[in-house]
Amino acid sequence: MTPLEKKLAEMIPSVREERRALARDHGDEAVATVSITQLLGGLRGVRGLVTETSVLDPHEGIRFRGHTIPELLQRLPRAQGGTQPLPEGIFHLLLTGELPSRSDAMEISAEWRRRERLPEHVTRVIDAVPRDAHPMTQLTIGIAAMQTESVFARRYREGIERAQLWEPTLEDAMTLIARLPLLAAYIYRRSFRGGEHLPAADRTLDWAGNFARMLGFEDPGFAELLRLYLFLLSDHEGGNVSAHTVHLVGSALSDPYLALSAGMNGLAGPLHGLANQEALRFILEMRDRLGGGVPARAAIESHVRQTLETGRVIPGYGHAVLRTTDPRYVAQRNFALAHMPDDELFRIVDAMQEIVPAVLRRHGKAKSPWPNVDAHTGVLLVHYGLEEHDFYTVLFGVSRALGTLASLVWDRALGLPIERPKSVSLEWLREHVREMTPKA
Ligand code: AMX
Repeated sequence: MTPLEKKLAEMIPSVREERRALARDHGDEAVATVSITQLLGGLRGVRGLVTETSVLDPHEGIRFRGHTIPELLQRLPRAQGGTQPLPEGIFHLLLTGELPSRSDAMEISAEWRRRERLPEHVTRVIDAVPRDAHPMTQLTIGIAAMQTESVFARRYREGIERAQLWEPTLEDAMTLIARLPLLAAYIYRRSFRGGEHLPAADRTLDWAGNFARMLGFEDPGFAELLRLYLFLLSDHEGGNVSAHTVHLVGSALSDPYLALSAGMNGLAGPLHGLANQEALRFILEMRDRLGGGVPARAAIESHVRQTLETGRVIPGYGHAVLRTTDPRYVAQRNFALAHMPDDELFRIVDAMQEIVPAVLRRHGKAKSPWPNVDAHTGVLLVHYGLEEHDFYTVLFGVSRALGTLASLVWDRALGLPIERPKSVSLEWLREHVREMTPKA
């Protein structure tokens, strides 16, 4: 048993008991009512999921196991000589609820590096897809192709007891996370670097540091950015499309590979994870249309207004839950202020954060006019030379695997059942409204 498995094995019985006691003693108490607006509006705000790893407050932002982003930027272990948190540390925290020591993080790092190997058929499957297929399409295909190695699927077939299912879930999660950077780098080098693949670094390098190396970026600043980014995007409670999909598909006892690849399909949507590439595209098109350089404030404002008038969204702004500037945006902004304060694209992002919220407010539709995480990402990556926008959501996906797979381990540990909400038809709603309306 690895130290991580041991920790979980010790924790799980008491959390299970708490779940049982809540159901036994308070099973009939309501936690939510659902209005017709919510029913017709994407279930916004309806409490309908249990997710242990993080909670999102509309006004404060995300808390990972109770800890805010600024706090974790101080407290999570860092790479040797680095200033940014190791993604290994956030995985430990999300999974166990405990802040990791440096040696906890390094143990996970060694374990992931030990497991990194792409099965040969996976690269063959990817190679069969057109080189210009969107990298997210290649990512989901690659993850699904790796499913042949699922320990969960094998143990399930062999008749493993339900209470033990968390163990092969963790096993698959560790292997999948270990291999995702290899898969992502394979896709990047194939699509954008003429198929020249790079070997993994020696095993003393951490997971994100090796990922940076395999993508082909030697600048230590890029590795630091990747550590920050992979930490920041790892989890955003349970209701967002990618997390919810992994949970939902996993509830059918589909194995972690099938569940994650389904979640990645959701992440590939322009209203969710694809917004980071859309946000950069928006900035570049605006800059070019307005004559290059950092456009004047009035020109930015007018461009944003015109975009809204044609019915399009301003990517990187607004959020389904947040009602404040996304702390993940703030963390990326602080990184930019420290590493690239004079970068032209950063100055445009900076100007936009001053201008767009007021325009969105006047436009009067978006419930939140503030920048979200995706407003910043592209500009940071371009600074270090990763200019292929279509690849950005893959980085988001590698990060989101950390939180969604940690959650999946807990779904199985808690024995959460197959998810099956009740749906109604518009006819049912009409009838319901008629019955509820007092007769004149
Ligand atoms: N620009 C223009 N209009 C916007 C807007 C934006 N950035 N954000 C919201 N609106 C509009 C919506 O399209 C909606 O219009 P409609 O009534 O005509 O359909 C109206 O404002 C109300 O929407 P909302 O309740 O404020 O937001 P939502 O919960 O329906 O959607 C989100 C949230 C993120 C999809 C939306 O803000 C949006 O499309 N933003 C731009 C895309 C983006 O940045 N997505 C990334 C989100 C973070 C992530 O998941 N990675």
